[in-house]
Amino acid sequence: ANGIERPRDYVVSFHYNAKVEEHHFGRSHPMKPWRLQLTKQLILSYGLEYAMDMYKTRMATSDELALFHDREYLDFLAEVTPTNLLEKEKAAGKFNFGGESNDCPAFDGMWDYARLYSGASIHAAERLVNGQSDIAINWSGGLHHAGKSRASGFCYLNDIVLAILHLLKVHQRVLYIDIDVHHGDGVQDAFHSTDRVLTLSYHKYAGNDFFPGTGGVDENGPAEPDNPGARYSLNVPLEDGIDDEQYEWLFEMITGPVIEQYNPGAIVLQCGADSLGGDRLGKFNLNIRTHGFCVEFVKKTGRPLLLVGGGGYTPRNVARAWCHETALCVGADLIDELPMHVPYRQAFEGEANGDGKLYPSLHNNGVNRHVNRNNNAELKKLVAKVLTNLRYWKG
Ligand code: ZLM
Ligand code: CA
Ligand code: ZN
Repeated sequence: ANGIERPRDYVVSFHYNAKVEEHHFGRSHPMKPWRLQLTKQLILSYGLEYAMDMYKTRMATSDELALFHDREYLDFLAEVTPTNLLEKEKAAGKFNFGGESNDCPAFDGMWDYARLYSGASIHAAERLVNGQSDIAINWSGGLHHAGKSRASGFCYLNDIVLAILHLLKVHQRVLYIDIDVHHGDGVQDAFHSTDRVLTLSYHKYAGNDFFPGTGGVDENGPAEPDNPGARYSLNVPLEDGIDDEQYEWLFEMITGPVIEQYNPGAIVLQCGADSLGGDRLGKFNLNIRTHGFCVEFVKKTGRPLLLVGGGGYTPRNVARAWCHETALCVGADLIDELPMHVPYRQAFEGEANGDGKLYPSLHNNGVNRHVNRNNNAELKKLVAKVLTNLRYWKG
């Protein structure tokens, strides 16, 4: 900002179109695209845009989306509106719209919203493919539940699958890591029959008592004898209340050997911020620095890296985490006191909102703390169980 040149160790690019912020899922729906506005405001207030290449992205085209999604499903997404949804009852049911769950409402602008976040992930992946960026960031993406012809869990299009398909054009193996509190089922399912994509998700698991209900430790890809994808889905199911120390230990113990042995050409990290303490839907006790530890750990392996967002339902903390992680990518240390000129600064002020700090404790006085139901002996067994799969990989 002040004209002093500083060598950059990584070329970082930021892919975003502010139009995504303007969309609303509906009154009191937990998914709030305006959290992306809050995120961008923090990033700009700390001046991080001077350390990255900033791109305004375009919507994905139907042809780009059809590389993964069904044309019939895409046509439905393009046509459905809040008013015609009832007439399209049959299609809506088939594509998991409406119904009792209001997880994936047909809101005004939904098709634009979904094409915007997908376009940003595709563009970010293209930058990595062309070797123009070392790290590419799309905080509006990370919608890991969408299927080929199915909306699910606030996700309409699966930008992650689309981005990985681009990375596969130049990389023999792509590693997908998912630290959202929910299981990354859509990405896992899309690649369940290939060994060229390894999916690794950390999440709360309680069977049918926590969405989406999949992601048990023994779910490692269909075990048919001729399925090359068997053993290339890894799941780390966790109980409520996991703390910083346990999560960092677990992440390092599993992700370390996985990267070393799988040796991916590129990595996609889904940074869902609903694994933070104090999240409206999440059940973990993680602080922002621990969430960021995962980003730093993956960054240090030096592979082309795509960072995407995902869940995150306490907007001020989503913004904090993703701002912090943007700073980690460019190698900047940020001061804890938020800059005075942050627009919406009041969203971060007051004891309940983190006292104007970037790194407040997310479980002050135990108020937001979930009872920790993970014990270290069980976590040790879990690590061993997950890592068993690696012995079956052919070198
Ligand atoms: N009911 N409104 C994570 C996706 C989680 C399925 C149980 C909805 C909600 C939730 C929607 C305004 C990611 C389920 C829940 C009541 C069926 C989920 C609309 C509140 C509301 O107030 C709400 C009327 C809504 C939805 C809560 N839904 C909480 N949890 C999950 C989906 C997505 O973070 O992984 C990636 C972005 N759905 O538990 C029900 C079974 C719908
Ligand atoms: Ca996850
Ligand atoms: Zn989530």
